[in-house]
Amino acid sequence: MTAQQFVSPNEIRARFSHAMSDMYQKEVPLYGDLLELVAETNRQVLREDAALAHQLQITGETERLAMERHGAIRVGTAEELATLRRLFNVMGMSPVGYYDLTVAGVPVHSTAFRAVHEDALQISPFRVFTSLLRLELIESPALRELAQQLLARRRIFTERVLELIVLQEAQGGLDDDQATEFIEQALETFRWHNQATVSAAEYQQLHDQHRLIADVVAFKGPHINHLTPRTLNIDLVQQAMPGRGITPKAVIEGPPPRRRPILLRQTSFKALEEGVAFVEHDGSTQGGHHTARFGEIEQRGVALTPKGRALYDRLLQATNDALQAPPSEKNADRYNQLLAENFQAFPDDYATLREQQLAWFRYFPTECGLAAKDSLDKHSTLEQLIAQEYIRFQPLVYEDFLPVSAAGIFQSNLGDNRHAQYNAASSRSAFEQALGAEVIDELALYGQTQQRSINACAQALGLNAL
Ligand code: OOG
Ligand code: NI
Repeated sequence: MTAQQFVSPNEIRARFSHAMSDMYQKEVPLYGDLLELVAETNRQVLREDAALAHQLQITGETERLAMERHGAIRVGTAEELATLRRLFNVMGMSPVGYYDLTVAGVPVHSTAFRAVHEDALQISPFRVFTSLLRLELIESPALRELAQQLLARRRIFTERVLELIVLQEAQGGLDDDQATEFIEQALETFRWHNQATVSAAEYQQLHDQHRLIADVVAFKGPHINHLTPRTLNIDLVQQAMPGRGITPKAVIEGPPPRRRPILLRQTSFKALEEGVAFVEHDGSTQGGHHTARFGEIEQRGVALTPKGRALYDRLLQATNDALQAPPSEKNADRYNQLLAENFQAFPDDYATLREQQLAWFRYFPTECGLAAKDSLDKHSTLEQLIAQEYIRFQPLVYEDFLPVSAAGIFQSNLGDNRHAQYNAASSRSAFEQALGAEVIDELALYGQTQQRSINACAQALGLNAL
């Protein structure tokens, strides 16, 4: 078979993301309502903010906006995680970044599977935040043993999807029929099963240890626990949610509202209580409830350099230190006020963000730059060309996640304010060993994208290098 007959991984990812969204809308209709609200708000923002509409058009983000979403899953074993890596690879998604959530009282560590090249992201920016349960953090040896047994017994992938992964690896791609079948089969792993694999008493034990442990261990598979569309104005959506019968969490995670958004702001609606059937040891079933699945929205801004990220982390830490308690309904106003005050120290215009090397940008030749191509001084620097308006810059959008925010999203959906304390050392190498690969450094990816855009400017303007 020739490469031409293969469907590109980017297209498989786009189709899979679509199929996943359709499935989740059927499973959780409130997510469908949220999608509508986000689409309406995005249309309104683009109508009212011509400058933003223009910026998103230059960077190509207008086209990806409606299809932009991320999801999250949680798995229990190294084998499950390693197989997911191979499954996502079929769709052109690689593990990017390492997130240790034990520091925030959640017994998992995670990565994000996503496309890495800007051209691939443009076709489908679909990402999946993927967490591995740290079983060693279960205190009771008997319960740990039970969890291990349950996980060892389950099969979260269909036989056919495993065959198709092997086929893709052997032949280097999938043809159209195979890709269609792959999408159908892969989707099965993420489907909700309302029948638990444990008895009501076992569920209760796992749940008492940590609700997340019950969610990972007591079911047949790693059901997708939320999907998240991208909004251009998260404050507007947050305010409008209650009017649509959607209850948002108390505070928006991430930076405060700004003229020029940075990184990522997120909020979610509370997980729904869903009916499940527990399977008793005599084979009978018993009705019960499980709360895990929710909806989330996010607003993405410019990606930060290590220097910018250090400033962000410092200002967020200062806010949390001053609040002296986890943000909640009770202290939400005070939290928002402290956050806004602290972030006064973060420049809020693109020119300063760029000059101070706090954020990443993409560079584009302007029309007058292209028109002046033949008369350009061949030794021009990037800064000179920007000053002459032959090159302009646009913010490079952040494609990743934030550990403190992720912990806040986890916590708000674990239903209580009990913060477990774990003294476990952060264990990136153990995670990578389970994954069977190293995670990619996201900062290197932003640097490469920025550099490619500079190279493309040089080429378009007939210069050797910039
Ligand atoms: C993942 C929570 C993290 C985000 O957007 O930060 C996340 C989970 O609850 O499994 O999705
Ligand atoms: Ni999320």
